[in-house]
Amino acid sequence: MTNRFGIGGFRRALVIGGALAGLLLAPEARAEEPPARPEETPNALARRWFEDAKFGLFVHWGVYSLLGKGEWVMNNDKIPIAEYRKLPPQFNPTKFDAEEWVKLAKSAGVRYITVTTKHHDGFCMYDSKLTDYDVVDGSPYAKDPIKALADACRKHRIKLFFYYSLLDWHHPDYFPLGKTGHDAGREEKGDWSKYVAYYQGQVRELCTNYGEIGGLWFDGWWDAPEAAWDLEGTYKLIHDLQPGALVGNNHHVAPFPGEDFQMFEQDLPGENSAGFNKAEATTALPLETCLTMNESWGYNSRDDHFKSAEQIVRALAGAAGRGANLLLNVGPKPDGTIGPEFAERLLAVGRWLEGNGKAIYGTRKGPIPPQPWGVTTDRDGSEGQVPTIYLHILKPDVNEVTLPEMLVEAVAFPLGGMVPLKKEMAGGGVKFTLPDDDRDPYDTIISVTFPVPMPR
Ligand code: H79
Repeated sequence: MTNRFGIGGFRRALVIGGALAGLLLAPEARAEEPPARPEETPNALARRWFEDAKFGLFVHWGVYSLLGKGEWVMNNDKIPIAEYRKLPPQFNPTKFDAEEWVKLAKSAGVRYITVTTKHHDGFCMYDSKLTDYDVVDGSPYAKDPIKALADACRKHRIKLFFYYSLLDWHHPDYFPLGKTGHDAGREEKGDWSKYVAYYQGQVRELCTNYGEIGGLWFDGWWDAPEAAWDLEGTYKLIHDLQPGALVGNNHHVAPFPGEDFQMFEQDLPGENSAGFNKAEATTALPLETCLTMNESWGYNSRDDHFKSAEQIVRALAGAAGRGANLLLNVGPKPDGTIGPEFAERLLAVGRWLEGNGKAIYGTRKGPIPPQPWGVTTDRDGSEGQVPTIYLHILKPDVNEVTLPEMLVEAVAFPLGGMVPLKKEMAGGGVKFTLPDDDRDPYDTIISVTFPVPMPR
């Protein structure tokens, strides 16, 4: 691994000790885009913003929410289109308040929201001129919730990304079928090139009608990996229309040309509990891991297997320590509200970030790879910040941490604390003893700085 302590060299010499560093550091990273560096393209700036952002809110919301059995219910319960079409006329989320969603997101400390505009069921949650199978033309709600969300996000300086499913269980030209959607009762015919024109037209709408967007988050490619998707054309369209928009695609394989970030589903980069996360994390692109808060993406009334705030904070720190953002999902109810189980946890994470965000936002993965005790994040010395490594101690029963001997000059302080940690040489490394008191139940953070320049 390339890092500033050895193989990659030390980026910047430092002269300021830990306590002072604690005072000098901005209490919270900025919510807006950083100023562009000279000759930095909009795309490079957006990628840098994305890596700084670290935390996003994923929203899975569609007509499937009415059934309370997740977003795959059409496929899983073998509901034919003729039957599924009865859902939109029942979709009337009178309690949907975009401003409330965004305020909750802000309180959680997320920097962006990624929302489903069309899931695999093919029903569009935004106003599309290319189909009537959308929320404006096909539901009694008859308003565009994505427009409301885009406006609220702009007002509160949250970036908005659009989830868009390439896979479509409804469109007559999605043919030949791929791995899924075989019980939709569709005719055995269709013109694939028409489907590509349709989906690219929708991508154009999403890049045209909602102001500046954060980017596009594609899914469902894996349904038909051999199909002629013209992703190259799609990605070019996006980058031409919105030079600052980022493209990601949840295809579970190594990134394709034109993609701006690599994503992982239900696993931190390098892990594969889901079974389909076999792609290695690239070092060339920003990374993002999406995670459900319970075990469902779309609203599931029977799923109460919620992660604790502690597990979520550790996932956020664990992602940051691997150089990845966490995109944390909520599945709003059909009436448009976000349930208390989600809201409580979001607020708890937000409270934790208020005190600890400086070790998350704006950092990159640390020089020490994930350890049994936790992870490290790294804030370089650019933009007036003091270069600091943060140790995230994710195991409450760990009382000491041994770092490589080359860090012998390091000074370590509990985050925000004034008393340096006890340090001694031990076992070929330098051992720091953690304080007994003042432990954070989720993640005890130690900031590590250096009073003398480190060797390059
Ligand atoms: O939107 C959420 C899910 O509905 C969607 N992605 C998240 C963000 C999703 N679709 N499928 N999955 C998640 C599970 C992945 C299943 C896969 Fe496969 C395993 C894809 C490829 C291998 C099963 C087998 C589906 C196709 C073949």
